Amino acid sequence: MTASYFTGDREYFPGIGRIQYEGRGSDNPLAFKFYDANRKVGERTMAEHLRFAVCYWHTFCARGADPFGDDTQRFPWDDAPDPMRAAHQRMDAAFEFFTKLGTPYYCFHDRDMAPEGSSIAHSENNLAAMVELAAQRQQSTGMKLLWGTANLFSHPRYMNGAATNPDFAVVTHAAAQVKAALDATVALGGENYVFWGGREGYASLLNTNTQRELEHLARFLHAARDYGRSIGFTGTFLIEPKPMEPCKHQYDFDAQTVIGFLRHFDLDGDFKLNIEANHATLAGHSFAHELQMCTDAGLLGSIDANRGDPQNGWDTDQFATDLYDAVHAMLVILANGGLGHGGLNFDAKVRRESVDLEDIFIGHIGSMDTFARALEAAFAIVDNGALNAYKLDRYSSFDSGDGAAFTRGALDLTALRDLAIAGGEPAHTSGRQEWCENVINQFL
Ligand code: XUL
Ligand code: CO
Repeated sequence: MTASYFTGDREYFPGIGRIQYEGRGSDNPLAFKFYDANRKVGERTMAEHLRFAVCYWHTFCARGADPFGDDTQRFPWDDAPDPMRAAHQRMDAAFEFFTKLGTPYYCFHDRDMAPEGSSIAHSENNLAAMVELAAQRQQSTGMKLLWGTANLFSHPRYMNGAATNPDFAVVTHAAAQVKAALDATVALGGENYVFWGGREGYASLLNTNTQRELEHLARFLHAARDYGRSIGFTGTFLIEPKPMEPCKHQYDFDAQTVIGFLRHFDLDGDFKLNIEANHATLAGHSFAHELQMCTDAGLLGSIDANRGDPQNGWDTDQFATDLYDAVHAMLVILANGGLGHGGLNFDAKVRRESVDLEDIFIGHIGSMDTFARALEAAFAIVDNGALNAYKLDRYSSFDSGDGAAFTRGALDLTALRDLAIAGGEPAHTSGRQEWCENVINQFL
């Protein structure tokens, strides 16, 4: 154990050092086979392209409980006499983990980092104390904050919603929490601030005024935006869509729903989207589809790069290991010009049966290797150019002449009809999907 990896007074992952790149031939489960942080892919290093972030909640707070069974994970940082001491130990463990894994970023909810107190002021003080410690740990390790957020879904007061609660008193408590979480995010130099609306939705229309709830949500987000800007937050606010779970129906259903909401309520100048792979599939979309909708709108903010299970209809939050899916995602990310100030946050947890501390490292290593391979494959596909050239050519009838006049709005419906008569039956043109799919396989 060398001092540079070790920020606290106790080692929580003994026997594990800094994870090294050993290459594809290595059979060391605690080594990268493909992720080589400083390796250049085009103009940027892998680390610069991928901007990995570890999530605080699954990694250090989730202990494997499910609706049918208790905790299975036994974390050494939990053996504390009181909640603040436990929070302190958890933070030491977190920064030891971040540094050993070699990710540049992390993400947290207020309640992951500091326990709720007996009053709002008590909770604010708990968080402020932990933020002070986190700032020191960031300073000594070089770790950075990708985003902060407030947990507005665990406490029973939020059972009917937070910003969309029918009771104004609950909305004020949600505001208190967001204010403190914004203070924390700014104090830690966070590059983004996330809203995930787990309880912002409804179970029955019989007791719900959806119109009022959506207007309240927009009001709340405007107030949060104004406060954030007033304390010097220059980063991006992000909404993370998810169609359901825990609510039956959630307002931030998917990317296109959120994009429409942001534009309708004049929030799209400050807000972008945080796309989670498992939420995309819950909405009946592919991960790449959701990324593409954001890219098209200029609103891709950041990514929770996990995966679901194709047979399960819930949020399993598994580590991403599907190379094909990751290549599709990286193609969109490269077309977007990269992640900007966003990153790839894992938002994944080991299975409740994976109870060794090293399993947490192995899960993260697997995802990092998957995205490193996907980056190289996607970069090579773009570099090869055949797919992009074909896609461009497919729309070439709009590039000049009458097609271009149509896109400029210069042709009315009657003029279009006359062109149909003059042109006769259109050519029978293949979409060549099989060829496109084969091109991808060629680069895996
Ligand atoms: C829940 C989820 C959250 C958000 C942050 O499904 O993804 O962890 O990422 O609140
Ligand atoms: Co998420």
